[in-house]
Amino acid sequence: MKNALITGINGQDGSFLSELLLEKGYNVYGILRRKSVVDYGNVEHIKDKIHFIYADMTDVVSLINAMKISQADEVYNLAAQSFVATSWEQPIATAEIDAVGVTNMLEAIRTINPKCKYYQASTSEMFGKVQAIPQDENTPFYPRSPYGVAKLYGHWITKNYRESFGLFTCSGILFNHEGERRGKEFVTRKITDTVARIKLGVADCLELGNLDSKRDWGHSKDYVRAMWLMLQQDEPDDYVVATGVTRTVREFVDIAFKKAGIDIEFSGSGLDEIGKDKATGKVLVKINPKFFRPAEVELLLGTPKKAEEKLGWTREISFDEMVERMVQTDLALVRKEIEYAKL
Ligand code: NAP
Ligand code: G4F
Repeated sequence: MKNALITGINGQDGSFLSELLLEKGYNVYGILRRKSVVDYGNVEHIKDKIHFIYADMTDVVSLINAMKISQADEVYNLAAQSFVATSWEQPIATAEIDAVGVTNMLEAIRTINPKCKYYQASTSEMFGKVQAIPQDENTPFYPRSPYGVAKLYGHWITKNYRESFGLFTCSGILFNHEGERRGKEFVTRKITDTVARIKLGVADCLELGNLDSKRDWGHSKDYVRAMWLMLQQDEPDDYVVATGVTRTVREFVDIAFKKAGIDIEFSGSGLDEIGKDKATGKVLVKINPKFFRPAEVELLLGTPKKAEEKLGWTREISFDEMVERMVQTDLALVRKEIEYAKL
């Protein structure tokens, strides 16, 4: 039985990865940050099967302790300040967690068990102002946010510890992946949550920023399988994980409303663009400049060829199924919320 240590266990990916590793018979250890209210987040439903360790990516002593307690054979470093918009408001914290935090984790591994395999959650945000379309493992990086810059440090230090100390370290350059457990500040979940609220009569309008932005969206459950596959190879390497299809935020909005039985018609442009309910003429989508970013990543489109060929990774959840699952889950959650408010 192998031991796995997951940082960021209560986040979106941490929860799907925990389920996968438990299914495979691993002892799963997970790092939680101390909060004023105990909160298991996305692993609440499996909390009895996980060994929790209180630690923080910015505190190397706590990570050394986590390595001692878990006796980990595999570490999956998923912890991050992961919201791009927040990285302009908290650039230092983002760097401490997403950049230096990676070195802290690698040093803890080097100190306690240099044979331990390591997965680093790298990101397509590192491609930023893209230098080639589509992006693959050889595309030059050009990050566009403090988050992207911090993650690029994490990516290179992971490679560097492989080359300097012979550690088994892999980076997964994962494109956007979403799902029913996605934080509600990210655009996809913000859309499906608000669509559900509009459908059930508890919200009037969806306010968004850049509708032209394009993303390559997959489902988190598929992407965590790629993380595990990377650590099962004979040699460590870096892999792009993506779908190979890109869509605008506007297309996501259109499909999400359709899943709730509402047809949207867009008109106007720039800040004046609106989306109306075709049946009633009511404005359901508006632009709010506060959701624009100081520098935007306009287009992401990845090639998963290497992951498919070398890891044998395939995607099981289509884009359409992902949006359907997200909208149906949010409709059910909002219905519950409405019932609860009546008590
Ligand atoms: P998420 O839901 O935001 O989860 C992030 C996790 O990191 C949370 O459990 C959070 O704990 C934890 N964390 C934050 N700061 C920490 C600290 N100082 N010490 C310890 N834990 C800390 O993110 P996700 O979508 O699952 O993504 C997982 C990883 O993949 C992240 O590194 C993200 O940057 C990267 N990534 C994500 C995507 C994507 O599309 N989802 C794509 C590429 C790469 P709290 O609950 O205490 O805040
Ligand atoms: O959903 P987002 O906030 O995700 P973003 O910035 O692409 O970052 C996510 O994916 C990265 C992988 O490429 C991860 F590394 C990162 O941790 C995170 O998971 O925004 C997507 C797009 C952006 O272009 C944004 O400007 O949607 C646009 N957008 C338009 N209106 C909006 C909104 N984004 C948000 N969050 N909220 C809006 O109202």
